[in-house]
Amino acid sequence: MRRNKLKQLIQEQSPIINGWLAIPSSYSAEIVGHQGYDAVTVDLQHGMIDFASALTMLQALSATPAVPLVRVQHNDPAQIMRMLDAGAYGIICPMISTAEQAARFVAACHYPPFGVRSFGPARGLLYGGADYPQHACQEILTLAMIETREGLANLDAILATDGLDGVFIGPNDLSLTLTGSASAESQHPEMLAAVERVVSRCRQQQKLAGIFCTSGDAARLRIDQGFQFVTPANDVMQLGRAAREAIALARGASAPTTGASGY
Ligand code: 3PY
Ligand code: MG
Repeated sequence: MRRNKLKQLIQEQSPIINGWLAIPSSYSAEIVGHQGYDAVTVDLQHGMIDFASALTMLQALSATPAVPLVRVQHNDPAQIMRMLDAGAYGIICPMISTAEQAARFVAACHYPPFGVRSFGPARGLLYGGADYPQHACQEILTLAMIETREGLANLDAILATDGLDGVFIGPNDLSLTLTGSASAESQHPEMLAAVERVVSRCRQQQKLAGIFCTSGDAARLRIDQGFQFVTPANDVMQLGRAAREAIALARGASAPTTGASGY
């Protein structure tokens, strides 16, 4: 089976830079996949992407060096299994708040006896290779999103989930629940403490710590802070920002600013 490069990067403690696709286009997936990201995530939760588009985006990513990941809409075993069959090499699951939810998520990602994934590997075989069914359990990456107050409270139990590779902070949702306003780079003391806590608990339990960021600079700061898996904004943010900058420069104006949520 094709190895999941992310597992090796995790072992080596090398940073993983992850692209993020919200635009339903195999062409933009292909472009993004060729830019040097270690992984690229197809976002079914907040991206404007249905199954048919996700399939073509995963096919496009297969032709690039980036490892194809999917953020599912919620902790739904049917959707998780279908996206793995479509060739995702890892799943990011939003809104994991309890150890039970984390266990259900991980079980959906793996074949029995470890999990409950139904057999029908489809594109998994084409992308991964003929021996995909025998090795998928070792290669598929599982990241639970910590983005609720309850998830933060249950962090240790979630991290202790057998087979869970790590957690990924959704900073907009987490700051919304903790401080009342969504901000991906919130400086609110409660949010700063929460982020620190995730980094230190992941280090203690030897799990991957990931976070969504609004820019390359912000992602660099997160790596310095101890995160190993960072997303330096999504395609929509990058496209909008590049357009605003080009327009401002053409008008001879100064660089425009970006909102707190990164858009
Ligand atoms: C969040 O910030 O809540 C996210 O889910 C990032 O996509
Ligand atoms: Mg979120």
